Amino acid sequence: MRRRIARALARPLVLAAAGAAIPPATAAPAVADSIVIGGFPVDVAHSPWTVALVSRDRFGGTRAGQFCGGVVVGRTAVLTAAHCMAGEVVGAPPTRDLKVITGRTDLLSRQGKDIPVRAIWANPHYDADTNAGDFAVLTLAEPVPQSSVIPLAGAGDPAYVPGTSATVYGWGDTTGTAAYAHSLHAARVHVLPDGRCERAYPSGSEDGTYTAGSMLCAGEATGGRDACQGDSGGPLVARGRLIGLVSWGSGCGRAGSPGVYTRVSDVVRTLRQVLGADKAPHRAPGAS
Ligand code: 4AZ
Repeated sequence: MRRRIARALARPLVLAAAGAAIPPATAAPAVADSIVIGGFPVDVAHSPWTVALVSRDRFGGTRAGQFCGGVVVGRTAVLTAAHCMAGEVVGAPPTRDLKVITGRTDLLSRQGKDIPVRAIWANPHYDADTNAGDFAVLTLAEPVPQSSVIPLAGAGDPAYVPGTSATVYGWGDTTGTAAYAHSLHAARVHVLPDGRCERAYPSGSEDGTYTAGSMLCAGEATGGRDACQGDSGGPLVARGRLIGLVSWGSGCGRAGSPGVYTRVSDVVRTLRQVLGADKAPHRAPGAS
């Protein structure tokens, strides 16, 4: 996990990709180490709840400072991964320059809006060794339209049934060779049985431990389609509802190493508490 943060996010993404370009001998070819394999470009107008987390101060201006994804779950609420809010990533205290970009398909364009983040709540129970509890809530300084808010899947939602087709969205790595997307991409994956990820990521695995109650496993038996570095915190959607947040995995798109997502149904109760208690001890960007 610590290795993953260092590789994916603690450095500017261009450097991170250079590290990801050397696959182990058993892995799929470098070109398969990406979301774009089996993925496709999409217009954010069709997934207006997909947002980019950016900090030009920390990640440079080339791709508007994009370093993670996020999802609009309320008019001023964005869900993302807790590991995206780690001190190594956003700074401690977090940079004042942290923003959410909505409505911008191409990060190089001026489409959409940059919205400052007013407060950050990162799950205090997030476990950086197992990756359990990988979610955080950002409060936006101004509201987005209700039409940008995606409904959340609750426990028992049929969208969680293994075999369900799901779509993951992000601006992350597209080739494993420093070719980060500047335009939004999506990939179709399938919800996998928990047993598949329990076998792939047993207790003590280097990249994390799969825990069915709080995580969700998705991918393809042959690999190829997956989320990758830079996609973290972004949405996994099935049947029109948010079922997961991009969280972790061993590499990207490798057969036998599915993508692991934060299980949204396990987050709903905490999210309501955080949103209901706006006076809760949020970290304000730049506050010491
Ligand atoms: C990452 O480092 C990361 N293939 C995100 C998703 C996956 C692996 C790594 C899943 O942010």
